[in-house]
Amino acid sequence: MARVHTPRIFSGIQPSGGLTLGNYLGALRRFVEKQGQIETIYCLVDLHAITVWQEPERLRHQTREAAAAFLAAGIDPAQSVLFVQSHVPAHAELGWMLSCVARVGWMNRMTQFKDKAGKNAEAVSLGLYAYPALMAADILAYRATHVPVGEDQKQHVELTRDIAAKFNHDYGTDFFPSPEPVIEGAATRVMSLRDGTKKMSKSDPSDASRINLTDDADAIAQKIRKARTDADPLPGSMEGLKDRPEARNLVNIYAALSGETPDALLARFEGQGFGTFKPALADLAVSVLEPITRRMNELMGDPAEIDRILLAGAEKADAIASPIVAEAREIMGMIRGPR
Ligand code: ATP
Ligand code: LTN
Repeated sequence: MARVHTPRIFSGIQPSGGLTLGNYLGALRRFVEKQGQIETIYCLVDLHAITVWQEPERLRHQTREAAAAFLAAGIDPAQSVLFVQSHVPAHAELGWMLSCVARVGWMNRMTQFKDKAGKNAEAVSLGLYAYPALMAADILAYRATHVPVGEDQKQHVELTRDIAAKFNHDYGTDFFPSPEPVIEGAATRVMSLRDGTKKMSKSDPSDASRINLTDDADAIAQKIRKARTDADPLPGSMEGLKDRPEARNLVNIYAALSGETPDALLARFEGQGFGTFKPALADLAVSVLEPITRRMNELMGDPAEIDRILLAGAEKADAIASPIVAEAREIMGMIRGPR
């Protein structure tokens, strides 16, 4: 009989910049919702962040700031394991082992790599190319069964399933689960405020393209006021926004922030222009984000406390991952070592 894996959530966010409204709606807020329902493990994936150049002092700052964002958004270290990837050696170790299971052809199909490498694919780091094998290791080092992510990460979680299946098949085992991507809500893909066809991203060179969790009320209002839109009034349902990606994005953001469905929201705003809609959206965004930003600032006033929380999280994570990776080594035929 096939092994039944205990339900467990794992997810990660890269500290490659300040977190955005996209990270909040697509990931962080949903991480908080899962807490208490199921075992939850959340990771700041600094080993992923260094696949592109990170200035060392900034990376340290961004990692603590991302931790502050998790805590401010409601992640409770007593209920969730919150830690930094590089503090737990199992990730890099299993990452290597799984890069020997994954196939080059599988990596070649990854659209995030193609987007990030652009025309310069020969000059990017080897790590950027191998990144999905490390992500598979993040998930499988905990034998996690569910992975809440935004839409853009679906392909990587599916690749993790392929890697787990090949490992299980090659070694005649059912050791690894087949983790499922969990993609839910109105904002699984928040778009750039400057270009409705591009994902809002913390590493976009244009700061006006995103709302940062560190933005104050004025900055949020100004970015929303300047967000690209069109001159038409809002229709009565989402059907009418099919060819208006920028308008659709703002409506989805509003709905995700207010908890309404996009159609219910449009029923209220039908016939109105962005002159009315944008200020309402800005007020709503500020009311949701301001308490989080305030708490983040307080937490950032005591970085030693953040470090203490992260180190305690790393111990808990290590206690779970280390025996799992030791067993994977044994399955692969390595002689039992000191750990
Ligand atoms: P980078 O720009 O450095 O690639 P990013 O902003 O895309 O970073 P990640 O750290 O790669 O953020 O993603 C963390 C989580 O946030 C993932 O689950 C991802 O799917 C989700 N996410 C990122 N951007 C968005 C977005 N615009 N809309 C919805 N979810 C998002
Ligand atoms: N690749 C993800 C970040 C990430 C992740 C993970 C998400 C790294 N490891 C494990 C879920 C589970 C990204 O770029 N958003």
